[in-house]
Amino acid sequence: MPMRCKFCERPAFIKLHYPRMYLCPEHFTEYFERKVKRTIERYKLIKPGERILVVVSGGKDSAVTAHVLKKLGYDIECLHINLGIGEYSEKSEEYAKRQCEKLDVPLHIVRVKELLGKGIGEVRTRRPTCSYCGLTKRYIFNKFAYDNGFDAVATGHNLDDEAGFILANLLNWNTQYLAKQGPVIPAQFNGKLVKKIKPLYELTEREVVAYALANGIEYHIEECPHAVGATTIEVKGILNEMEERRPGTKINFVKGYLRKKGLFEGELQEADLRECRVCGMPASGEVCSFCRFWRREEPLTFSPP
Ligand code: Q46
Ligand code: ZN
Ligand code: ZN
Repeated sequence: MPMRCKFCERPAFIKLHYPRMYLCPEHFTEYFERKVKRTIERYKLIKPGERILVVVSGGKDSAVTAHVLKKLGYDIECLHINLGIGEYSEKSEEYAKRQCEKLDVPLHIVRVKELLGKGIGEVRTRRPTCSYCGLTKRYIFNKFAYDNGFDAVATGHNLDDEAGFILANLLNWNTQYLAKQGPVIPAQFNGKLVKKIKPLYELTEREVVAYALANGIEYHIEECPHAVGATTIEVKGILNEMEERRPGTKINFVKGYLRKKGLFEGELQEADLRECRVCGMPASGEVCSFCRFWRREEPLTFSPP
């Protein structure tokens, strides 16, 4: 006999392990959206009237973030950064376009190859690809948000990502990193570092996949070709095994981290930030790491959206 939803007579669509309950698609959707709303309120992610830029990759997490924020009535626009990683990036852009059209949300597209001359993976450097990819993405979405007057940048990081990042950084005792993560990273440097928010902070990857399925959200399933072998994937696997055995492991781990984060703050060496000589954005030396890596001599500007 099929299991029934906890709140109605319909057949269950998902079994949640923590809290334990069976839910139909409608009640699961309600549960999920309520949880996002609670995250936004509890951690004060968004103030009334703020304009939010959602970074959409074409994947499930950012698509679900945009979908829920729009449904909850927030003022959002989306930004897709085409990384120039061959067919993978072309497909990602297609998905991002379709997702935003369906949602009826404005989408801005920035193409790394057009803007910087080379795509991610095409630069000759000793630096690992994911490291300069991360640097490039963070710089672009922050500068785009700053130049266009957005109050916050929302990303699709979910509970599995956060638990994985925290554990991976604990394994390396990367206390600098551990001192400043969380569901919201406030604006700094006179707003030049725009506020970063993570509305899916308390939702597992499995719940995000289920929400996309229940709400007909299509997304790019393929992983980036450079992601293979990333330690974060291994760490996430270990956390999943523990979650199987002890439901609630991930959320309790992340909430415990937020309570104890202060322990790491003493280790924080606040870099003496100043304005980059090239672009004017925050830099720890004379030139910011983005302008240094891409050998910029002019500030990066975006064609009008
Ligand atoms: S960092 Fe690395 Fe990702 Fe950039 S190169 Fe691909 S895997 S996309 S999240
Ligand atoms: Zn139901
Ligand atoms: Zn710079």
